[in-house]
Amino acid sequence: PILIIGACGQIGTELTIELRNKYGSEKVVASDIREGSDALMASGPFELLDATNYAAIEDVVMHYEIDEVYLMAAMLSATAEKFPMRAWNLNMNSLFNVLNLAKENKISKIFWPSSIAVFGPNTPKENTAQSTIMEPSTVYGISKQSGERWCEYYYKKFGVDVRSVRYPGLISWKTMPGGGTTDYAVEIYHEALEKGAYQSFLDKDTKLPMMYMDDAIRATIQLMESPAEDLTVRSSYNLGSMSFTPQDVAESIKKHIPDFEISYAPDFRQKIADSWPSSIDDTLAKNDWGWKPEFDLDQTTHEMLTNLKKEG
Ligand code: VAH
Repeated sequence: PILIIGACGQIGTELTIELRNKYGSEKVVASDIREGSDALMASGPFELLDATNYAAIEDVVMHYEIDEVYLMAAMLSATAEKFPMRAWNLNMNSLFNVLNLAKENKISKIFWPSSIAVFGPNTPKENTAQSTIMEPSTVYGISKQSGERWCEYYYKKFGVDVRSVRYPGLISWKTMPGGGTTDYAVEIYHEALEKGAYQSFLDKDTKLPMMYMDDAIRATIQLMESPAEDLTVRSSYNLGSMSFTPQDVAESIKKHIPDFEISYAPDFRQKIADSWPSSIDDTLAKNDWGWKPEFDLDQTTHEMLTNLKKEG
């Protein structure tokens, strides 16, 4: 069976649904620090769980005979700047808990998300390489870079089968993101439908690597199902699909809502975004486990507006 820690978050929610569809609801235990949507709670086993509490995670693992853990709980970039020590505690101790459970052979496989936030202001910004200068300037990025180092260490030293991808900004309609710098790319669709206008907290030409959630979920499961011997990266794989600016999103929305208006009022998150790459080289993910994105910006816009309209 599979345990998802942080199952009520932006990625966790969709990962839970997809894994339950794939492996059967009873085989996928969802957990989070608080209860999730009615749909999520009704669709299979759920446990309230603090990701920083080793004994609590161990209890759930033993009770359900868990063999794989997806650790999706974390404090994201914008919020982490407001609460650095709480972010470090959650992001690192949750990872140590899961890595140590695997080291003790209580679980056999781990997925842990990293992020393009591991790159910093002096990283080459276009087609950023798998291995390059990494001097992250955000609390969140520092925690993800450290986490990658620990994942690789536990793999090499203890044979822990931990797998990871550096997610770009993710766009989904089923759940709102929580405290990220790329959240503008979700908010804009909601407000385009509700108000016909959006004030972006990132400037118009802020180009960032982004991905539609369906691609991100498919990549995650594809990596977890790949033969271990095919994997040459045990820190975290670069993962790319598209790159765009807030202005690009506005143009894409205008194809559906012609009089949509965007304005720009950069806030503290501009500095975070400016420290990140503009595009990612994910050659290794393509070569090692056949990664191939499917959604471009216009397809993402179509999915977002269509589904948000239905949701009403
Ligand atoms: C954030 N959505 O904005 C996350 C992600 C690359 C961005 O890590 O913090």
